[in-house]
Amino acid sequence: MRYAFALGTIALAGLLAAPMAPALAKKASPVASLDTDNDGTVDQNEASKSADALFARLDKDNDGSLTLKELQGRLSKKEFKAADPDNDGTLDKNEFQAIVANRFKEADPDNEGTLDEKELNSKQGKALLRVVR
Ligand SMILES: [Ca+2]
Ligand SMILES: [Ca+2]
Ligand SMILES: [Ca+2]
Repeated sequence: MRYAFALGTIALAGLLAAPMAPALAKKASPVASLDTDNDGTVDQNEASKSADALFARLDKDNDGSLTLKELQGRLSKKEFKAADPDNDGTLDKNEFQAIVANRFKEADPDNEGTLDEKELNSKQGKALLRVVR
């Protein structure tokens, strides 16, 4: 009983503290840069939205797809090839988002659908960050 109460208090404290967190965490924290709903973790939706914005930024000629050159080293040649199953030498938005989804899953070994600071700082998390921001 007391245990449950303590948990409830901690959860409540978390809720109350949340609105103040962004001001404190405005640093280069990878979570903060992607966490648009400010819940302290990055979900698939946030990663995908950020990847969309990155896609638009990288697509210099605005043709709706990314060449290896437009990706500016974010993907290796090998990674690019693997991500381009239709082999047309460009990644369209679906192909690009497929990489993001894959890397998100790899960075989320406990499969809870969200990434925390530690997960984003893992090797897989960093690979994800290269294609979302
Ligand atoms: Ca979030
Ligand atoms: Ca392009
Ligand atoms: Ca393609």
